[in-house]
Amino acid sequence: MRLSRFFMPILKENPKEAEIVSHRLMLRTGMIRQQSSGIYTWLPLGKRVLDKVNAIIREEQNRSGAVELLMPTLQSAELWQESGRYDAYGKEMLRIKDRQDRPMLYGPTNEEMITDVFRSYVKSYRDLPLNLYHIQLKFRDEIRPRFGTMRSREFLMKDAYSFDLDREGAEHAYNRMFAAYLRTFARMGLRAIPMRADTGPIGGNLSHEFIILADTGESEVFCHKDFLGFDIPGEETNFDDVAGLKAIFDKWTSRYAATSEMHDEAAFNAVAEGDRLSARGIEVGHIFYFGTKYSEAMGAKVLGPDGKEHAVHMGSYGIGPTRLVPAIIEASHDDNGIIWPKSIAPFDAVIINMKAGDAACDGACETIYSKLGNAGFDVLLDDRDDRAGAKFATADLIGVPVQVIVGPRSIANGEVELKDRKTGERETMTVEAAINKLIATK
Ligand code: P5A
Repeated sequence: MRLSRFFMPILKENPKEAEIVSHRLMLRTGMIRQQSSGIYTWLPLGKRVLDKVNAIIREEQNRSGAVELLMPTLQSAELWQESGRYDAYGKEMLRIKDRQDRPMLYGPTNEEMITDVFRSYVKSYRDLPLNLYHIQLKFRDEIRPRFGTMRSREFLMKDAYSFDLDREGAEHAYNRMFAAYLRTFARMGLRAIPMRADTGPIGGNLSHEFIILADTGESEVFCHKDFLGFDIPGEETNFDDVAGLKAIFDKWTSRYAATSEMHDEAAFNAVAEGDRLSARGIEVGHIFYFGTKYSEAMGAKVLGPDGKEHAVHMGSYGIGPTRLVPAIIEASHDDNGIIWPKSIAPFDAVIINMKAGDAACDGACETIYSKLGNAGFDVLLDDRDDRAGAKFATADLIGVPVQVIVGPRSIANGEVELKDRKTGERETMTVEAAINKLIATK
């Protein structure tokens, strides 16, 4: 992508309305634009990062055995009347009437709709277990939308729903998602700690929130320091191995960890003082087991091996991609801007042409741009007619992991500089060596 042809409306001033660093940086770099309270456009730079986040979520959901579909944002009120949540949900639900005066709503979550899909097709235990997910916009008319896309009214959610014959099966489904979540967040450079949590309007009695520790987080959390060192399940994890997944769940729930709603002061005080961590955190995921709450109310039953009908045991599992993007920025930035982990960076590298219009600089930039592009790199070429200083500042601000700096003096010797955004380390080498090094370390 040539920056001269990209759309990246960088703001010169720090936006006054932004209270936390991620919100400030997302506005400054032109990642998002507020359209109305709690409702955002994802501009091209932001959309690239969001797509990378979604791709990782999707890969790990698929790896764990979940199957993707896509449900609509608008739902009929009737479904919610069946479960009893139409009245229970309160003012967070945006209620709409269509031209026939039929009550509709903009979905805040999809338990009812997926239960309807399930009951329409699945009739036998032989078709279980099943886990269906989608990545779709939700709307919750939050009283206090704030911090940009961290707590917005319209937001993206990955929501998965599991169906099993009995509690035992459902617990395995829960453990699958539990392990998949640990892997998902780790791949984005985050350490998410599963904490016992309140189930709120979703219901049930088994639930964990996945929390990233951050001073700007909205939740007050309490946990054991051991969580900072626990191993993340590897690529070789077998999601059909019931005992293996139970062992991962047991390990990651073996120490005290709770959000303020579930906090047990006495149990926390039983942890050695030096091991106690009391901090603030951002909830990036939340998983629930709620048994037959929806299946009983909505008649989602299957024929079991005993020839009898059983209401299926269900769980639901959410991740907030549009919240994860600012959460990652909260965890990874410095005074100059964002520092993207490689896995979700909007570009793999940025080439900075220090003197656009200079034949040697332009030529070298084009060579590097096309060679890296051909090697599968997603490269941003800063070909604008601007001061070198401004280009350096932009590259640091948008946080692309590697900068390739092409200036008239070094290119006269056939050399360029590679700068690592995270460490600030710079290395001078020939054009060819730079290309080879980048390709080798991709
Ligand atoms: C689980 C999946 C549910 O809705 N039903 C389907 C369950 N859970 S939840 O905890 O309410 O939400 C899941 C995740 O969505 C993100 N999220 C938000 N992101 C941005 N702005 C919001 N207002 C918002 N509300 C929820 C969070 O990451 C949450 O963990």
